[in-house]
Amino acid sequence: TRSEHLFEEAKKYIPGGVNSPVRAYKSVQGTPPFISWADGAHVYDVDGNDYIDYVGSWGPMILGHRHPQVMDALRKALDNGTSFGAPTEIEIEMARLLTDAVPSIEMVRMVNSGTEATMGAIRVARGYTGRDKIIKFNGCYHGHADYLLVRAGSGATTFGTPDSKGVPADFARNTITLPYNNLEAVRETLTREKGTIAAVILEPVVGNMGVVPPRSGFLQGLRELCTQHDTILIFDEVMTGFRVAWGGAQSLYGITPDMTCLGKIIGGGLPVGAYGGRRDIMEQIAPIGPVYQAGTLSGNPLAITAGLKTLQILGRPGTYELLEEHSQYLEAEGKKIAARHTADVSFTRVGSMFCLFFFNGDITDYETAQQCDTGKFNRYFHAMLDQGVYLAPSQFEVGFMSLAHSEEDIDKTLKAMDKAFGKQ
Ligand code: KE4
Repeated sequence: TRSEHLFEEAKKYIPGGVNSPVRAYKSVQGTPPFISWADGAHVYDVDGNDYIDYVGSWGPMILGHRHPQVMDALRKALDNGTSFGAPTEIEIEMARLLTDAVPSIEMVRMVNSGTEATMGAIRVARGYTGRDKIIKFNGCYHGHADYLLVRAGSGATTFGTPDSKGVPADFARNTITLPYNNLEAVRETLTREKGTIAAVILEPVVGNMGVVPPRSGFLQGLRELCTQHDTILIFDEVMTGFRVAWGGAQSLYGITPDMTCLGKIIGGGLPVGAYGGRRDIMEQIAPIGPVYQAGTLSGNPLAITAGLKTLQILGRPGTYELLEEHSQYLEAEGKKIAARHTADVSFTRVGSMFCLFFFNGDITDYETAQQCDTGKFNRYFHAMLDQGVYLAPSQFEVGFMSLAHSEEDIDKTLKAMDKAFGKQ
């Protein structure tokens, strides 16, 4: 196939043939389709295959691909130029929309990726508190900053150990990694490390070990503990922001973090990230404060145009109801189909992000997620791909419904599931 040929060609010049590792299909094996174009809920590869897309560029394409009004807005913006490296009016419009949609964000800084958003938020939290250590959770992914590529230290040591070559042990020393949904572990750590923890950062609904929702009381407990210890609570809503609700997971669960990281959807498919929060914290950032952070293309007019138009369309009445209706239908019918074939799967869904775990039981953290049968997932994945359903190539990623998925798309997906399970 042309994809196979292109993959071999790409590997000559690009590590693994891809510009982001998960795209290489390493865990599911096989050749990733090279995508040539997309429209609505569909992507089309260079061999002319048509797929129903549940990856949505890993979250951003909640309207579906090539939304006419987003494309028109981009064409108009293009006529003015591509980048000025100077303030523009549209950045105020975006900042107004974000601070209005997410009340805990009183001020916001635009950046170019989710990684930059979490880097900025953590540096400001450290600058504001004068503390160095941070707490993160096993299985949560916050981008590829050195000190976030850290797994739990072995045994009782609180210090993290690097999760990637090239991360100096010293950089991992200030990162403490705890089990997700384990409030007691957080309480103990904050008490033992009293006065040294700058921030707790988490995905309020995890999307990077499959979908793992917070256990009831977990988020509220974190809020109380962080307040008690003057530790900054950072919600990494790069994936959940404008995904699980207009106001993100924090609006769904009624929790007010001190800072929030955003990305994906707010760029409408172009490179955008953002971090924001309490005014007294955000006023620590250059040029008005002592914490430095910068970016040549931050607030780029084309990227902000795509993001702003996407959010304006997404903010119209009825959008989240439609996403919920279609996601609920896929889940309910999918469960019935799966039950006809096997008991060894469980569905998890929050809003329009969902996943199918090849494990029959409660997945509450990284340890339990590791019980999934990835061999079964891989066979299911390829059986779906062969039938024109494009899923994330990992048991530990999620599926996204878009406003463009039709009932026909969902029914085709369900039929493909029935056959895919039949092949297990
Ligand atoms: P980026 O730097 O990739 O824009 O964002 C990093 C990031 C931060 N926080 C959360 C909760 C995220 O999910 C991500 C990125 N997500 C992955 C997929 N789960 C992006 C896909 C990829 O790495 O290619």
